Amino acid sequence: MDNIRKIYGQTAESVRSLYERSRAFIIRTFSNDETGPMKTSTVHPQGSSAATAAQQAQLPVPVHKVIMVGAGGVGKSALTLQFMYDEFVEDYEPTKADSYRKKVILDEQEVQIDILDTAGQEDYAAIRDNYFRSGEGFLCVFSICEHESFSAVNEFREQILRVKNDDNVPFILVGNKADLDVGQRRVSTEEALQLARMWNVPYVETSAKTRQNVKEVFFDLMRDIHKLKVEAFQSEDPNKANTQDERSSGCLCFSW
Ligand SMILES: Nc1nc2c(ncn2[C@@H]2O[C@H](COP(=O)(O)OP(=O)(O)O)[C@@H](O)[C@H]2O)c(=O)[nH]1
Ligand SMILES: [Mg+2]
Repeated sequence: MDNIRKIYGQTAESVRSLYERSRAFIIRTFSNDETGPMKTSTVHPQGSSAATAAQQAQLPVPVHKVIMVGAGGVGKSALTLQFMYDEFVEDYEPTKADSYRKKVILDEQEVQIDILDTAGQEDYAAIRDNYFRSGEGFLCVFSICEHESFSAVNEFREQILRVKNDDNVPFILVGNKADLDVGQRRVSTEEALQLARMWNVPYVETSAKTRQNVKEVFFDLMRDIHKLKVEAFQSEDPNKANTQDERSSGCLCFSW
């Protein structure tokens, strides 16, 4: 009986300690270091369980930083604005880079997405490298109607890999303007898929106009970013992931 009590005590202690370390990790890693929101909107349903739990615990909401890259005119701003505000903006100022912030529910957890919509300033290497360094995931956009914009993605990919120094950086190749498929397509799905396979990244066709796959690309990318953070958390200290249960659930650190 004494032995059982002892084992129970040790298990409870290790769960408590794991919880404390997880909580400290969340605060360290996901606390928002940006100065003030550019634009903010919250879309989680009021009173949803994830939001309420996070608010009660008063923990910072995890932030996922996404960068839109691609040639001018491919629809980076249109995709961003469609995701942010559910509207198709046809004439967004082409030289304007802007950042956006929004709270969303990702797999039952409240998270914040920060989106940097780049606009050519990346021609200046120092600015571009700073942008890319700060990004945790990239939507690399071309227009299926313009082959030149497809060729341009190679250089964006190279620059990102050089700055991030990591082949596994969350990255989705996005063929936008899919609504113009009939008649105006200049890049075949197969050609884009081939490149995506070579890079080992997903390829998704979108339309900022009809909303096709717009939410999906942002959420898929956030999922990849989240997964990478969980893996980084677990590899930080092997004891954190020393049972199959912890590894497979991957959720201990986020169970507030
Ligand atoms: N038909 C169609 N037009 C789009 C789509 N996305 C963007 N556009 C148009 O393409 C032009 C350039 O879009 P914009 O978002 O400013 O491109 P950016 O320079 O990459 O930010 C604008 O006239 C948009 O209305 C789309 O999915 N379908
Ligand atoms: Mg733009």
